[in-house]
Amino acid sequence: MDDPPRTPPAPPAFRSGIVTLAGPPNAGKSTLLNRILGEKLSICSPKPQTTRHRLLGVCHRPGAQILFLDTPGVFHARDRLNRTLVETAWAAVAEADVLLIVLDAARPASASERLLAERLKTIARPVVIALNKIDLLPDKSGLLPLIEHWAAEVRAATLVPISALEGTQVEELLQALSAALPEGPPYFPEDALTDAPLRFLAAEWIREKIFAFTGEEIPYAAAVTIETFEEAPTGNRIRIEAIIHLERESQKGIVIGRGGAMLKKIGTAARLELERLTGKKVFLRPTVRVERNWRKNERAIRRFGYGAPPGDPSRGLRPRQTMSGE
Ligand SMILES: Nc1nc2c(ncn2[C@@H]2O[C@H](COP(=O)(O)OP(=O)(O)OP(=O)(O)O)[C@@H](O)[C@H]2O)c(=O)[nH]1
Ligand SMILES: [Mg+2]
Repeated sequence: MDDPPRTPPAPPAFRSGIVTLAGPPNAGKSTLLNRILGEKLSICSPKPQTTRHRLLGVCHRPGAQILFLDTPGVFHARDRLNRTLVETAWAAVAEADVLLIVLDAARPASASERLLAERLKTIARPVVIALNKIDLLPDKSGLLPLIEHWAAEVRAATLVPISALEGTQVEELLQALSAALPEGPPYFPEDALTDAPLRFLAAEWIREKIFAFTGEEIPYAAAVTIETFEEAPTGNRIRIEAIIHLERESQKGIVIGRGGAMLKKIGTAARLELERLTGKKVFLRPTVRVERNWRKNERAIRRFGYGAPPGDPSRGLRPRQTMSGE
């Protein structure tokens, strides 16, 4: 007897949405984003409080498009700039379809983690918790108390131990995130990496080199703005004039360095990365300016581009009605 005709099974639905990376400073959020994208996009450093913006990175997978938002670390901020940065992080958390909490499994940051746990109680979203830096754990049994703690703290959370630096279990993490996303279309074309303009990345990468090459309070007192960004009509050269804003004359001396050596080192390192990303010849001229105590000055903070953008927090990332509400 013939089998009755069968309708072929429907292909699995395409999934898409926003995954916000949130966590204490220095947990490895930006390192994880870069690892996932396979590109250096977000700036990283061993010093805490490196990221100051909400930065989109688009991850393309066979059945899903994940719009990752990197954010500044959350902690009990006291000064004006840091309060602004933590607000930026919470605004990106509110945009999420799925929250990806990144924690440093090797060095839990209890106060920031309590802050996060409290906030998670008020947010009805799927939560995935990445217990990062497992490469630093001599004995993986050290993870157990952490897993038990977070499983009790956030009931329905999926926990994935990872190493963002080495790539361990990052694929498993991506599978858990894709499965938690709602069904939806891709929002960006297949080759999209971010919606951030190149001039933004240029400013950020200069700031990263200041984090890498200077110490003490200097990276924290530095902001970078781009004054000129010109692409040659032939399209193969970019000329960038950047200003590094610092809080005091003494900091200016250090960033310029003896005979301009430090400024040259910062500029060259940032230029090489920009050339690698764009495949173009880049002329980068950084100069240094003092804007006294700008971190205490709300207007300067906004002028340097910090703080959640006013108005629609989705900044046109995708149509408002498709976002799960809060
Ligand atoms: N050993 C190890 N180090 C890591 C791992 N992930 C990140 N790091 C390091 O941790 C430091 C902080 O990484 P970031 O990615 O800048 O951390 P972040 O959470 O973005 O920090 P903020 O932007 O300051 O909030 C850097 O020195 C990274 O190299 C990991 O899996 N293992
Ligand atoms: Mg970061």
